[in-house]
Amino acid sequence: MHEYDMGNTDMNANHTAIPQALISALQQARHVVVFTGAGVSAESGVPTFRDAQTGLWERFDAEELATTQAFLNDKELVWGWYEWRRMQVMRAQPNPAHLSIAALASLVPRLTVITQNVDDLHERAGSTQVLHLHGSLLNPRCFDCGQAWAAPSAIPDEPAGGRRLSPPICLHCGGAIRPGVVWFGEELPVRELRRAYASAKDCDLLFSIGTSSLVYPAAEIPNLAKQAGAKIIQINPDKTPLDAGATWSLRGPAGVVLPDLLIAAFPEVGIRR
Ligand code: BV8
Ligand code: ZN
Repeated sequence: MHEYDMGNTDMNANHTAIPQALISALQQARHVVVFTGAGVSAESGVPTFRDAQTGLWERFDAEELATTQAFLNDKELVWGWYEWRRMQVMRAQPNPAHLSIAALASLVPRLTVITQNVDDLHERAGSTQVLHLHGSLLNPRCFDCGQAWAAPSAIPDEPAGGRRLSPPICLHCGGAIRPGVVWFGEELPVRELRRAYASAKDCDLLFSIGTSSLVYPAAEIPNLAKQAGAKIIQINPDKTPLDAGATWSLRGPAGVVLPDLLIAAFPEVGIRR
């Protein structure tokens, strides 16, 4: 594994930190998979999943709140947390990482975007057919009958540091509305996971961007691609368990590294940082 420190955010930095072999692999790729985690939304101001919690939820671990049991134990606490997170996403804008991934779709023959994120920033940047392995904050549904519930399009009032909120009641059966995300212990959506596995096995280049590579079965995706012969590019300021398996690890924020990479690989396109 080659490791490149992309920490230099000097706007005039040249692009020599990216190895030519990586640039050629991207230029010659037939099918590219981009696999993202919460780090790709960090530069949009959306806290990553394992960032220290703030406000009301300071004393809770995200993994404790992202469970069916937590919701059954305290619906108001969990619904309040998700509404606070939904509000953060609605206030956020796609960053250069999301925009670069969207631009990549027109620069390579085939691109598949697979995300663990529950925000819609890839879609708002222009990516299409994004495979959401862990659901979405924007698709709440009834806990009992599964009926979709249309979240209000207005940005909810920002509960100062978050607060407890009673979940809405399903008009269909009277059950409680729950977030449309996949909680720990819940099965991932079968269609999305099957398509993600197939893309990983078919691609010749996979980017793993902004993920701690800790949550399964999603964290299997890069390994499947590698076993099928793909080259793996990891973009993350920190070390992860994928370091050993990645062909290249670019150490830097995705919002800086990705535009740099596209400028180096496709200079004729005139991408600006
Ligand atoms: C299941 C939605 C079984 C909710 C989430 C082996 C196989 C299968 C399961 C397991 C297994 N071992 C253990 C399990 C159980 C569990 C699991 O994986 N636990 C882990 C903690 C060990 N898995 C499950 O429970 C899954 N379900 O297996 O069900 C089953 C099967 C059949 C039938 C019934 C049941 C469900 C997992 C899904 C959980 N839901 N999210 C919500 O959002 O509230 S997962 C959660 O973690 C988020 O979705 C997040 O996306 C995901 C992964 O986190 P990351 O995205 O990586 O974010 P993180 O904060 O960790 O890291 C951010 C990274 O970005 C860091 O590395 C940082 O350095 C980097 N970064 C920061 N800034 C930048 C940056 N990178 C680039 N640029 C920057 N600027
Ligand atoms: Zn219902």
